[in-house]
This record gives sequence, C-alpha cells and structure tokens, in this order.
Amino acid sequence: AADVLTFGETMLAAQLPGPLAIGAEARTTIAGAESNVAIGLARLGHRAAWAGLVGGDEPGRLILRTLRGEGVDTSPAGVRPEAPTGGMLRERRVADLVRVHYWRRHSAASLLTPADLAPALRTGARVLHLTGITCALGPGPLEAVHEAAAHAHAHGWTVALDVNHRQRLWSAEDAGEALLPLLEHVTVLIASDDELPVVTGAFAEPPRGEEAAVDALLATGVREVVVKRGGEGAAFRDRAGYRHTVPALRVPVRDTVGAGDAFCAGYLSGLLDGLSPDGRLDRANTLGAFAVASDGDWEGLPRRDELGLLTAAPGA
Ligand code: KDG
Repeated sequence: AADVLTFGETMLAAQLPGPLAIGAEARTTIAGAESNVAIGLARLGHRAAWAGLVGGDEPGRLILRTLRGEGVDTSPAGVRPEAPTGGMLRERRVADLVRVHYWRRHSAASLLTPADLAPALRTGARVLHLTGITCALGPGPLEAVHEAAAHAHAHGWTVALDVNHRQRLWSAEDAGEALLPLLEHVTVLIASDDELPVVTGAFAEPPRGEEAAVDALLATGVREVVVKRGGEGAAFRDRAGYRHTVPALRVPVRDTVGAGDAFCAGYLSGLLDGLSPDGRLDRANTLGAFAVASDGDWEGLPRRDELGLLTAAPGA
C-alpha cells in the first residue's frame, strides 16, 4: 500500500521566459498539482502513488517517464489512446507576471471515472490527497473524487483536500457547490486565505472573514484547517481548539508556481512522520520555500538530506 494516493490531471507544460507572440523558446516539462505533491513526497522518501489518465501520445509518455523517474508509483495510472494529454503554456510576460494558457478540454484526464480508481482504492493508502482542480475537470472526475473520499473516510485513511481554486476552469459558485458535500469526508483542509470564501460559498450561512470560515469548516467534520497566507506564512487550527501560526521563510523569489503544492507535500510528509502540528507547518513552510526559491513547479524540491539547505531564519 502507498503512504499517499493522489490523482488528477498532469499536463505537458511549456515554460516560456518571454511572450509567446514573439516566439520565445520553451522548456518542456510536466505540470499538475497532484503530481507535484506526489513528487515532493517521493523525494522525501514516502511512497506516493499517482492515479491519473494520460493520452497515448508523447506528452503522456513524458509524464509517466518523469513520474517514474522521480520514484512515484504510476501503476494505478492509465492510458487513454483515444484522447490527448492536456497541455499548458506558461509565459513570463514581464517581471514576475506569468500568464497561463490551458489546452485541457476533452483531455484523457477528463475521462476519469470512479472505475479507474477502484484498484488503487482497494490497494489502500494512509492518506488520500485530493484537489479542487480534479473536481473541475468534469462530471466523471468529480464523481471519482467523491467516491474516493467516501471510501478513504470509511476505511480510516486521512483525507487531505487542497482547495486549489482555478478560476479558469470554473466559477467560485460551482466550486463551492461541488466541494460542500465532500467536506464530511475531509480530515485536513488546506486553502489559501482567498480560497476560504470559495469553499464556504455554498454553506447555508456563508461565514465572513477567516476566523468565521475556519469555525464553519471545523463544524462540518473537517478535523484540521491549514490556511496559507502567501508571504505572510500559514495558520493551523484543529477541532480540539489548538492553533498555531508560522511566518513564511524569507527566500529570494524565483518562481511561486507550485509553492502551494510543495507546501501541501511538506504538510503531508510531516503527518506521515508523526510530527506535531507545529512540525507539520514547519515542514510545509520549508517545502514551500524550496518551490519559491527555485525554477519550475517541482524541479527544485528537496530530498530528505537537503531539508536544512534553506537555513534563512523566519523573518530574517
Ligand atoms: O499548482 C501548480 C499548478 O497550477 C500547475 O502545476 C498546473 O495543475 C495545474 C493547474 O491546473 O493549474
């Protein structure tokens, strides 16, 4: 069995250092929030399994090869030759303004159904990692997320949901409605502060402000809520009333894309290692800092013996 099972859409990604319209040269890599988390965990020595679908094409081969090379278990992944692998292009327009373009409609990943996940669910895991992105891919993936969450909850796994709202894929209203029935199965909810209104948007009485939103989430069955405040750090609260905050590590900003996924991988790593909430937040913060201080979503993430590399003191 895996330590962590995750699934979702991983795409061929082209990174352009300048505007596409002038023909900037691209670096090709892979991108996907869930596979970023799986890679982050695998680098730290955890057993991470990824159960997504790719097309029977070169991007699909790049994705599976990269994930295998990073030590992620891709045995629950599938190939759908009839559909293309999704793609994304990230162009650095000016300074740190990055524009994202997607080609993911009717992609192989959007064909995912609960049946595709059944074998991986039977194999079992300690943690199920879910994101709101997968919920936005279509009715099949949304159903797969719900069934996986219900199964994992019933079998006593930890269910971690990272809201990851993508306004390019769906509205905040649609996201709120889709996520609401999931919450009863969720153990750990991770959201950025601006995603709290999204995830509580369909509540009978939508709460106002971070404190009230976290109260409302903890009343649904969620056991702990982690709120990411970007450069301001992160905050933890659980149902027992424990709270803790950490400032962000001060590191030179190279590329913030993927920082949330790295943070999530660090948090789950701490959970698997049995760390306290404070220890989990520290590990999450450390991984987030690695993602921010290096280029690419996942390329710069640390191995276990590199965790101390970024020694910048908080607030220094
Ligand atoms: O979190 C980083 C992701 O945004 C990126 O890897 C691509 O999964 C992705 C998405 O849907 O935006």
